[in-house]
Amino acid sequence: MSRLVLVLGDQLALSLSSLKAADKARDRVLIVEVAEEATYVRHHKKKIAFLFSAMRHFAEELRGLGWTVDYVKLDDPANTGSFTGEVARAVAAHRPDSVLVTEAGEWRVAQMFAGWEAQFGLPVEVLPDTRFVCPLPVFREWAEGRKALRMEYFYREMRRRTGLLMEGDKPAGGEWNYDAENRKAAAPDLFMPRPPVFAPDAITKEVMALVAARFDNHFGDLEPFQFAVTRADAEAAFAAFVKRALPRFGDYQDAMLEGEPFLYHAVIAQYLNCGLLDPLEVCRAVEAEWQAGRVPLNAAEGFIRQIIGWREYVRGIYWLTAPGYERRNFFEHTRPLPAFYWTAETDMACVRAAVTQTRQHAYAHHIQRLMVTGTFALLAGIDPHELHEWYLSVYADAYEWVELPNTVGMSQFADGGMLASKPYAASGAYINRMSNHCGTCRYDVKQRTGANACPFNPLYWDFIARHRSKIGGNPRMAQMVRTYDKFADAEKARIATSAAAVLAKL
Ligand code: FAD
Ligand code: DLZ
Ligand code: SF4
Repeated sequence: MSRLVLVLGDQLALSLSSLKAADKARDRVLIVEVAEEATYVRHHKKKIAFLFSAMRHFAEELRGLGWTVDYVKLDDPANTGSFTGEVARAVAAHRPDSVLVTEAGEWRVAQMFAGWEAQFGLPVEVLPDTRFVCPLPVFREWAEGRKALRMEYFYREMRRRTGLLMEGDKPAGGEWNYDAENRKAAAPDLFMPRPPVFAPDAITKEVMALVAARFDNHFGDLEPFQFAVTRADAEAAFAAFVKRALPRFGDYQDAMLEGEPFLYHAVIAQYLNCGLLDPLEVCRAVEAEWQAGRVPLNAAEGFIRQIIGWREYVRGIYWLTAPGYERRNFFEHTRPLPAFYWTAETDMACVRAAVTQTRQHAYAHHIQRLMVTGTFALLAGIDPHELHEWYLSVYADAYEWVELPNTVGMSQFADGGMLASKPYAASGAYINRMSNHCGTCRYDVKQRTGANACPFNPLYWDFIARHRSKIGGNPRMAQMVRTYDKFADAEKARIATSAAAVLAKL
């Protein structure tokens, strides 16, 4: 009995359930670079290069451990360009008794798997993805019958389930969540930590040449290429974060600084999401740092919450709502995505910084995604589906299971409040408080209307006015609706005129 074990590009872990269930003496691993995956949205060049290089290194790692690995490169003349085509080719060539695979991270790919038994006339065994802390049936059970699916309550379950930062059945330090301590604005600092740089080796250079030739018309800079592409280097990147940035991770989680794309963030989501790092292992390492007294509790808790809380929660929401969530549009927004999301050509300093670093590094940190590009799109009434495709293509860590709930649910409130308790609408004052962008901006963050007013300001109040019937009943928005209602008619008219002028220029 021999099996064909398909390992996808975001399954590069030795602990993968399909590899655990397989027998290296008899079974054959298949890893494929396929045009369909690189182009179903036009991924950032650096993201494709990162993933192809990590896949090639993983194939080498498996071979070194004694596995038989068929690796199909993108430019192999026989490459059919799709998962289905490549599995069909391998089935015809090797006549396995069955196909074995770990469940896909995207509904689209899960649908492909579902058609294969009939198509190939072979059993196709799909195993759960045990790299996640919360099995999907457990999430479904948690969600069943609840009116609101709030992350905070799910997170507490995950703390109990993993025992992370627990003292018996109580949270360490007495509180579950120290977010209130995590809202400091950062100041420019000569000693700002930077993620380590990994020079491209021969494999990465070959992949970069391939990506430059095949995906030249995709968004993003290919060079400089600085990501880790092996497990050992991803672990080194995480270790550097723990040593240099973790102690202040909590404090500056929401901060933004001109010229500082990474601040005190971990810059590891691209490694976690493709399997080079294990989520539970990184959380245990962070807990150990706190236990050893090297990092404060607010930093350790903040980090662990992002991973066993948010990351697991959005995955649960994705599978609970798929398919269809990607078309939710609570506010009925239809405006096309402005060109500056690709070109960075805008006078808004905060947006320019976020898009520029996205183009350079295939990275922006959470507050830039949520409160700059996300909030602007929400206020301007951008079509959430177009925005979703933008986020999915431009970040090295983007896969639909994690990107979609963050974009459609958290940032655009397009699900009407299933995920977030209120829309992340904010005026320029928020960005001014958390960053130093406004000081260098051509717009005036203090002005509500007029040609020099920060565009976030009239758009914010116009958003409140346009959607008052949809948001007025939300207790967390009612105060803003009341404030708007108290504006004089002349001010309301100025807001409408200024907002229209901003929108006309998009
Ligand atoms: P850090 O800030 O250092 O956080 C540590 C880790 O926590 C991250 O690596 C990540 O694994 C996890 N994490 C933090 N916040 C979230 C969250 N909201 N959801 C899930 N995991 C989280 N994250 C992705 O991994 N892929 C995406 O495609 C993605 N798209 C997003 C789109 C929008 C509109 C928004 C608002 C957020 C998105 N996020 C996404 C969440 C978050 O912005 C990134 O995980 C984070 O910026 C990655 O950088 P980091 O590794 O430096 O994270
Ligand atoms: C994102 C991506 C890209 C760009 N290319 C490939 C590829 O050529 N082969 C592959 O196996 N996976 C790739 N991926 C990741 C897949 O899109 C991802 O595994 C599925 O969407 C399931 O989450
Ligand atoms: Fe952004 Fe407005 Fe500040 Fe300019 S003034 S940086 S547009 S928030």
